[in-house]
Amino acid sequence: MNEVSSPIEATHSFSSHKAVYFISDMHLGATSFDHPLDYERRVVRFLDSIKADCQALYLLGDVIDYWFEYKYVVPRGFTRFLGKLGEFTDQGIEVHWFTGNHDIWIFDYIEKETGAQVHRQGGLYTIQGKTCYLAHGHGLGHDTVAFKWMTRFFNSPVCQRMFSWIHPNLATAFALRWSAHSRATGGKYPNFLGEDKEHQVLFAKQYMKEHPAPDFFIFGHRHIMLDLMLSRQTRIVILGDWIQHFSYAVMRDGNLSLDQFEIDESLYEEEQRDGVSICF
Ligand SMILES: [Mn+2]
Repeated sequence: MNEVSSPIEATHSFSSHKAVYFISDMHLGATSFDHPLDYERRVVRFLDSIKADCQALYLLGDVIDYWFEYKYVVPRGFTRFLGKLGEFTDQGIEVHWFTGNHDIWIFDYIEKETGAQVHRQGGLYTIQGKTCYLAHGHGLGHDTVAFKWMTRFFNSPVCQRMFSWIHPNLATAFALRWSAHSRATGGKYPNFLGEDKEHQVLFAKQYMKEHPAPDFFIFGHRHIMLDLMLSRQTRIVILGDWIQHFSYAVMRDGNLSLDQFEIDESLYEEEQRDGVSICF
């Protein structure tokens, strides 16, 4: 999958002056949460707070920490969140869900049940007259051979079918443990590494050399909040997460800004002082 040379292009035009919202990396259901429902409730409170003003909602991946759907069975949990997405689409608010590396195995349940449009690849979208390169952002700027093979493996219908034959109790327990294990041993994501080291920033710069520059690159995955000018016209925005930052981007009349929901500034600064973000 070469996202540099073959981006999808689409225009999402909206008539009103309402806002378009972007969030990512909620990792709902992660076993490392002490009180997972509190995290889900916070996301739902945010969605309630924007509902009257929202013309479209973009979920840029890793919305759910682990998801695999079987022909007649889906993983337990996420009731409030999925219900809220259904409420949005029933009221005519567009919801776009870009899959990340954690929620890669969404098949047709989310679209059928919640009305969200699922996108399995990043691409160029025109929103409020601005061109936006949207993607979860895993692999961008460092799509190594190993990464390409792993992506091919995870996306292979044959592998997916074989995985679906494993009993869900076993498969889900294994996947959740793997996810928690990679967090415990793996590492941590550092804070912003600098323009010359951040893969997504390097990807964006390379993209701009080979294509007409979009107005915005908007990515998730890194669990940092970043709003950086790449040129006089182009900015890259990395959305943070809903584990530590509770952050989102909002576009109104073509102006994009990054903000946080229900943040106690003093506590937040204290938590950020150790200089690392937990890796998901
Ligand atoms: Mn990710």
